[in-house]
Amino acid sequence: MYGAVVYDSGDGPESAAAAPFRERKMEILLWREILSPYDLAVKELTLKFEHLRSEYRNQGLYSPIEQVTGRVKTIASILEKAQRKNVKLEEVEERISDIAGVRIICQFVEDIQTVVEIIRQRTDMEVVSERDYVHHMKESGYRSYHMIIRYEVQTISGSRKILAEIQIRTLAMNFWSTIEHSLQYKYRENIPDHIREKLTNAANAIISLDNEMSSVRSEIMDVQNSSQIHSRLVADILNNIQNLYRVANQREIQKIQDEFYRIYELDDIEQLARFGKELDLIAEGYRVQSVEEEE
Ligand code: 0O2
Repeated sequence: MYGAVVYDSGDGPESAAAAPFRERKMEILLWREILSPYDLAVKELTLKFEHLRSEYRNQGLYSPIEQVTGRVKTIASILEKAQRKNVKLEEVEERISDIAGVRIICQFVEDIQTVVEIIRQRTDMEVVSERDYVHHMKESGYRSYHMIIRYEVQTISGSRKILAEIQIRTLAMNFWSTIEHSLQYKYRENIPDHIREKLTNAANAIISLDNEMSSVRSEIMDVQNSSQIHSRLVADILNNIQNLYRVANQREIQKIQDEFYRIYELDDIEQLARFGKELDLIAEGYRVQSVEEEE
């Protein structure tokens, strides 16, 4: 039976009419229990992919992952899909593979393949199936790469392997599908022809846009890489200056600071890197000195 999502409103003595509400509350509690490992999987997977992005950036490398989002399908949406696909409630967990969903957004089409390879290589995610709607666009105009994985989570009742869906798409593809999804929601599958036509045109424009962006990918990647390296260098230098404030004398700090402003204004990454190394040596000297003083 497909139950509605209703919350119990009070604790008073139960009337006959209140009984169905009690059953529904039980149902909701049961759903919460069923969905709990999916919630954990979404949190873990999101964190893992975000961490990959930070690792790339911290090493001054271009990240094929731009954004990561995740969600657990709502109870209403699970029930609607189960009904639409004729899935019995007891089969929901095995046959509805996107209860846990993670979306990875990339800047360029080429990055999608890189992310797919990363996922295929991972030992904590077992790929069950893949669908390439990037090269095989759906009739609607939808494009994205889907991977269904089996993922293990640890719960208080032990370990559980559950299914999760990873959607990988570009920023432009995501823009299109977000708009189309909300129109689907508004028109309930019956999007008027004139809007459908505009969506088809927009889907074609997205293909051209992604292609155009791919043709300048290496230039954009170079710019992004050097701006990341630049901001890391500046952060390290400022951090060192801040630490030196505690140990070095005022005149020396002032000199270092003036030199930093001078080099910063030159906008020359190599000089900045050289200055950063010199500062590391000065900071190291003070560290050695302070250890010797402690001894
Ligand atoms: P929601 O609300 O996003 O969760 P199948 O395996 O073919 O029997 P399924 O599971 O629908 O059925 O597979 P499919 O076609 O790969 O779609 C899975 C998800 O991809 C959908 O989940 C959508 O998120 C997204 N998707 C697929 N087709 C379209 C489309 O034409 N437009 C948009 N905007 N998104 C699409 P849900 O559960 O349908 O929706």
